[in-house]
Parts: sequence; structure tokens; C-alpha cells
Amino acid sequence: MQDTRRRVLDAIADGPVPGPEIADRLDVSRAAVWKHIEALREAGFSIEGGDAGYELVTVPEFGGEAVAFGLDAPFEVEYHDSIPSTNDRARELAAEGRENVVVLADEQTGGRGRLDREWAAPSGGIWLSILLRPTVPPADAPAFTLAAAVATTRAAREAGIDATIKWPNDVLVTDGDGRDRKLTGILTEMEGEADRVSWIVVGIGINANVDAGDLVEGATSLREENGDVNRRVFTQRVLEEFHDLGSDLDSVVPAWRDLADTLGRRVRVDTPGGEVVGEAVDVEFPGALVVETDDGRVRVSAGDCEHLRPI
Ligand code: BT5
Repeated sequence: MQDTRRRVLDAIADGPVPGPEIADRLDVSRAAVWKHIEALREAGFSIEGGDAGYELVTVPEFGGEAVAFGLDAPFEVEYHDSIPSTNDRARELAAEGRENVVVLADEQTGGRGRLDREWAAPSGGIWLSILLRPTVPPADAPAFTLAAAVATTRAAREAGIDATIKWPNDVLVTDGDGRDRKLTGILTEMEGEADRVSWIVVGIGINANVDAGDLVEGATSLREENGDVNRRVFTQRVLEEFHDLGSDLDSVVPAWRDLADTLGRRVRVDTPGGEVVGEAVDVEFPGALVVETDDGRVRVSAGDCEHLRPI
């Protein structure tokens, strides 16, 4: 959000303040204050304008200005009602040299999963991509994927949902029949040189206020599990947790272990180098899964993981 607009909102958050006083405080013209108030109303903020001045009454449930308002993380938010893919848009912004921007959408018409799989992203979800330029080597990038999974799982648990993580990037809820249902998927893309990441885009797709029937077989949503959430608050929690974890990468793996469902399970991992089957015993920084197989321990850094029934 534009800085002045954010300051206008802050000014009117705790009670009515006369327009001229806001103008004085922010060192802008009265006309500018009025313009920002009108723009905020258009973005869905309800602002009363009585004799005592302007007063913020309600904040919209979703949108760029809504998520940026009160967000305790240093991200700008670019919002779209509908867009092909927030990851594609974040990559465009990366090419323009931007950083610390979140692209957020209500609906995606060309959402992507890993390996160019399709990602269903109807209206009502939380589809977002975070563009960062961290000073880390490319090899550390997987830690940001784990951080996104931890951040989303924590937010889901705060919303009363018993979510867990399946290595590396799925947030799941186990249904009454013991079947894993996917609540969130994460797609991390990056560009870098040998020793330094140039940019990294972490795409997080959260099935929020959508019907499972509008997704794909095997998917679930926040609505399905525990009713609709306030998407503004949920998005803020994810971004704040993600920012905290991303600022202290050493904290990511321990946090991930606490929330993961994969450790201690028998797994089959489809990797670019073939299939690995065994017991998942640990995750090591920046995100490799350690599998105890009949032929000894194997470290897997990428692949599709399936939880198997115990033998
Ligand atoms: C993922 O891929 O799980 C990564 C998904 C990332 C989506 C976000 S949304 C914001 C940002 N912008 C984008 O364009 N993408 C990112 P993968 O592990 O490959 O899983 C893909 C598979 O999940 C598909 O093949 C389907 O089987 C299944 N799937 C598709 N849509 C789903 C949904 N909404 N919920 C649960 N599962 C889904």
C-alpha cells in the first residue's frame, strides 16, 4: 500500500479525526487526504465521515490494502481479483528488479503446480506469491519452501484445523478414514548464480473459502474443515510467520519437524534419479529427506513423496 494511504488509515483507526488534522499530521494537503479516503472506500474500507472527522469502521475481508493494513512484515501487497498465475506475475516483478512484494489473488485462471501440473484456484482461495532477494546461496532455497509449509500449517492450526506437513511442500489434513487431503501446495521458483540467489518466488496456494467440490479429487479446504476464515487475517498470519522464519533460516527445520507427518512413516519418493522406499527418519537443512532403506540411508532433495501404510 502507498505509504501515505497507510498512514491515513493508521490515523483514523482509533476514532474520529478531522480531515485538516490528518493533513497537518501527515504534512499533505486536505485534498490529498480526501483522495486517499475515497480510494480506501473504493477498496472496501468502511469509513464514516461525521462532524468529528473520519473514522475507520470496518476493514474488507480481503484485498491488497486490507492485507497490508496492520501487517507485521515488510511486504508490499499487489492484489488481483483474477490473474493467470501469481507466480508468473511475481517473476515479471523480479525481472523489473523488485523485491519484498506479495502478489495476491482471489482467483487464478492458470495456476501451476510443480512440473507444470495444473493447480485449481477458484475464487475464494488465498493464492499468493512472495518475491524475495535473500542473501543466501541457491542451495539454501529449499528452506524457504519448508518455511512456507510451516507458516501455513501454523496459521491453519490457529484457525482450529489439525493440519500437518507432508515432505516437502504439502499441507494436509487427514480425514476420518485416514486419507490425506491436500489443503495447500507450494511452488518455489528461483534464479541465481553459483554462490548467490538473485531472486526467489515462493508461491503458496491455500484452499480457503472454497468448496472441495470445486477443487480436485483428494483436496480439502479451510471452509470444508472448519468453516470460512477471515482471509485477511489468515494471509497476514502466513506472511508474518513466513517472514520470521525466512529471517532466521536455522529455525526452519526444527519448526518443520514439529509439524510434519512424514517422519517415522514408510514412504515412497519418486525422485529424478528413481524410486526410494523406506522409513523417513529425518529432515536435514535445507530440506533433504533422510530415508532408511534396505540398502542404507539415502538423502533425497527433490521428488514426490507418498506416505505408505506400515508393513
Ligand atoms: C503444488 O504442486 O502443490 C504447488 C501448488 C502451488 C500453487 C500456488 S497458488 C499461488 C502460486 N501461483 C501459481 O501458479 N502456483 C502457486 P504439486 O505438488 O505438483 O501438486 C499439484 C497436484 O495437486 C495436481 O496435479 C493435482 O493433483 C493437485 N491439485 C491441483 N489443484 C489443487 C488444489 N487446489 N488443492 C489440492 N490439490 C490440488
